[in-house]
Amino acid sequence: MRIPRNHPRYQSLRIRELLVKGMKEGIVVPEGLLAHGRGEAFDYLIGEKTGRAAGKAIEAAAAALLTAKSPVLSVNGNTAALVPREVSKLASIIPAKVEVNLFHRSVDREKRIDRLLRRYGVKNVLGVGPSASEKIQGISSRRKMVDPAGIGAADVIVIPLEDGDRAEALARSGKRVIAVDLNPLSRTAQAASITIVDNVVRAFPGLVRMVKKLKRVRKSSLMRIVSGFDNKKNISRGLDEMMDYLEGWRVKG
Ligand code: PTJ
Repeated sequence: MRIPRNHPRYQSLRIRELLVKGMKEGIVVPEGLLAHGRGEAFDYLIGEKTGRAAGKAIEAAAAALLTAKSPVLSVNGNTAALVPREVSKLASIIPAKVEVNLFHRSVDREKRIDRLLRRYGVKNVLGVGPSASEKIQGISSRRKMVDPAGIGAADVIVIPLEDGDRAEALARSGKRVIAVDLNPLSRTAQAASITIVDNVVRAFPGLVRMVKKLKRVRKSSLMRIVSGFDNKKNISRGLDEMMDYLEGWRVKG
């Protein structure tokens, strides 16, 4: 279906179309559509925009990625369908490695996501098939297998739309975890070191812009941005913004 650009819900409908197309092409799993529904509901509660707290988290995330020794972007089905161009851009400007890591794992889907990301310019996609040969401790799902050259060796890892188990296990293993999750209450959001409570379709372009801007900044200043960031406080500020926004919808008097 072609969605007219002047439709009041154009952006939201476009995202749905991308996910449905992704599902038909074997990139997204049906569960990804359900996860999107949950995310979309939270997006309403933040006014479908990047708030100040999310902006702060994007800044801290960009600084952490630029000062990392071995940064990795972890990509699942929804992320590949929604922001393949931004994944590729971000990977090349940081620079960072890209690894496919799926909750509902299948080699066929890994290969499809690999092909899609390559079409958008990612040169080397890690984690496909047998190359995911290392086990992360403390995860029961099949996503425990990671590429030793990617997530296995990473010190900073971006995990958009993630399940709580892996976020907690990665954090426990000493990696700095950057989550992109519209639900500020999720285990992932709570376990991460930097949580961007925003839609991945805004957060990734925001990260690209911020990384470009901070590339000019001294390393010592970037490290100060990272060490001065308090994730729990920032999530709290985001919740305050959400409540203020909802307050604006109340009928007064
Ligand atoms: O492709 P796979 O096999 O790796 O599976 C991907 C899904 C998303 C199905 C899988 O990781 C999953 O089941 O995730 P959860 O546990 O449902 O968590 C997804 C989280 O992402 C939820 O907290 C949602 O609110 C949030 N979310 C959904 N859509 C977006 C989002 N956050 C940011 N941007 C979105 N567009």
